[in-house]
Amino acid sequence: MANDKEPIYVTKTFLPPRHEFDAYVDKIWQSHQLTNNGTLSREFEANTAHYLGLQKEQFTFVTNGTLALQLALRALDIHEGEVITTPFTYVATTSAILWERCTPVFVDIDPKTLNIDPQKIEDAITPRTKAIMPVHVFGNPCDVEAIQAIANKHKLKVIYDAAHAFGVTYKGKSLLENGDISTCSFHATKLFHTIEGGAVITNDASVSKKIDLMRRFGHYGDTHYILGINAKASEFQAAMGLSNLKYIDSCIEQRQKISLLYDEVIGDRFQRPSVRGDTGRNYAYYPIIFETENKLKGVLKELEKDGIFPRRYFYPSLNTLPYIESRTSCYISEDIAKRIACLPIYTGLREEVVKRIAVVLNKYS
Ligand code: T4K
Repeated sequence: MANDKEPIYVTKTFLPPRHEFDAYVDKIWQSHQLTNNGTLSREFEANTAHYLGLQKEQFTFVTNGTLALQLALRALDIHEGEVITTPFTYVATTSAILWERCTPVFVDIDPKTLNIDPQKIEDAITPRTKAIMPVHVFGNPCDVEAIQAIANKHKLKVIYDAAHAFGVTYKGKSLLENGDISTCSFHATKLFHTIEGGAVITNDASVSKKIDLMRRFGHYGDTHYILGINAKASEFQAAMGLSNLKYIDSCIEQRQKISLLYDEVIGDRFQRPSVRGDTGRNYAYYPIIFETENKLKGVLKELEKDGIFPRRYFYPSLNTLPYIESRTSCYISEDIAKRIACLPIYTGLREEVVKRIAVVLNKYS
């Protein structure tokens, strides 16, 4: 790698103009309130819910996307039994289920969308099944209608891990309105971030109240109601979120441009996940599927020499994790996880870099 070149990673965190963040930090200096649901956190919740087309009460800001998943399970009283989920996602989806002492039951993915295949869900349901936890992987909506129909038939809860789906709309509404609960991640590597952070979204006012209590140790003042934990976000996280929210539309626009440029320079030489119709996309990731794992490794090696580092999102398929007790095969996920990578996509990525990447890729198509 040439020393004068800045490395290009799969993403580069967007940072707002420094003075805009500083203006919020000044408010923290004035109030001395650093955490515990301060003014900035409440403003962040109201503004972000509004941006997403949700009611303020539907949206609860928490420390990170992992705790959001754990709180979701807890709030729906799922503390044992089986949770049907996808093996093709970041490890946090599975680890949250295991951490809450439930058993993840992996159902294979649809090879076209890379999301859990609803047609295979019913076969995995047993008397111990409590919930379905699908992921809108790479921000691509799951088959929410089919999943809800199965959940209704078998009286199961649905928790969507929507860590990648901030700003995505489906049929003109926020995708986050689906299921009993949806959770988001606002980690620094995400399209929209609060440094670390996450959110729990629900249409059920009683669940929303429970999440609010749970994230603050289960008490208001001196009155203790339920078992809780510390999942509160800080005022600094809220300050970053408030600053970034003003730029989210332009971030999505810029990513869309990069995505279209990749489409143009790579053409249809690589398989790409197909996106459901009626989706307002957020362009959070640009995944491509190689013909073989060897071709993928060849490309990664060659790009690395040029200081470019795509990521093997998501590898390995989570049903193969060493700490999973019951081994189930998910052939499609295991196969795709070996052959997929996400290309760099972020605000400020130069056109020239996209073209350099395409030159290497096209040698391996
Ligand atoms: N569910 C799903 C489906 C998820 O994808 C995630 C998280 C979660 C749940 C859990 O949400 P959180 O609890 O994290 O809120 C990253 C993130 O750490 C993780 O949040 C994310 N998914 C996952 C997909 O990606 P790594 O191991 O790839 O991160 P890292 O540090 O290698 O970063 C990747 C690149 O990003 C770096 O090469 C450079 C760039 N970067 C990274 C950081 C940390 C920046 O530009 N600035 C930064 O501050 O996991």
